Amino acid sequence: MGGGSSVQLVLVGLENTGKTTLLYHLKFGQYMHTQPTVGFNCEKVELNSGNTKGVTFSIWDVGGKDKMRPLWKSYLRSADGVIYVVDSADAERFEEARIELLRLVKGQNNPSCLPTLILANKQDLPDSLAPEEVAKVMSVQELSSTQQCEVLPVCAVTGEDFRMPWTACST
Ligand SMILES: Nc1nc2c(ncn2[C@@H]2O[C@H](COP(=O)(O)OP(=O)(O)OP(=O)(O)O)[C@@H](O)[C@H]2O)c(=O)[nH]1
Ligand SMILES: [Mg+2]
Repeated sequence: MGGGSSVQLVLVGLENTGKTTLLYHLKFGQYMHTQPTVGFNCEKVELNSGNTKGVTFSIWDVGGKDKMRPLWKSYLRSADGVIYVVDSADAERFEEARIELLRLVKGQNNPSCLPTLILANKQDLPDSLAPEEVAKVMSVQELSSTQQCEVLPVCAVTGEDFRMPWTACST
């Protein structure tokens, strides 16, 4: 990745998984209170570290409520990659999260098989699954046959591990 380049990322996942918290932490460098997203948020973020120096990330954060999910696909058209956020402590919704992920990235509107980064968020919570376990419950092995797919741990509230995703996205 060179200086001055621009990358478009779509940030999706079930509601309440921490997408907007993550976006705001990236943009403003601190925790900010959020409301459930109706529609989408978009921020341009520059991270001047490692191989992302000089790269502008346009991040489209789309609401995760069930009525919003059919719209996720329309954001893929101009995207360079997908970031799919999972609440690592919400075991009851892993199956729902897995189905929505497969529907999105294996669907007809994703012919280019965009690189997909799964963020195992809320790692600060005591019941959270480790990223390797999140990879299993999200059937990452199945996805990996058709596209670049990786799972990384994050905590959107503290900002821990934030640098890692951008390294993964930029390969
Ligand atoms: N403990 C903990 N809470 C988090 C973390 N990330 C987000 N949250 C909380 O989770 C709740 C939902 O966060 P949002 O960022 O609004 O979730 P969202 O995915 O944007 O939700 P929608 O806009 O409805 O799709 C908020 O109360 C956040 O403070 C995290 O890493 N750890
Ligand atoms: Mg939101």
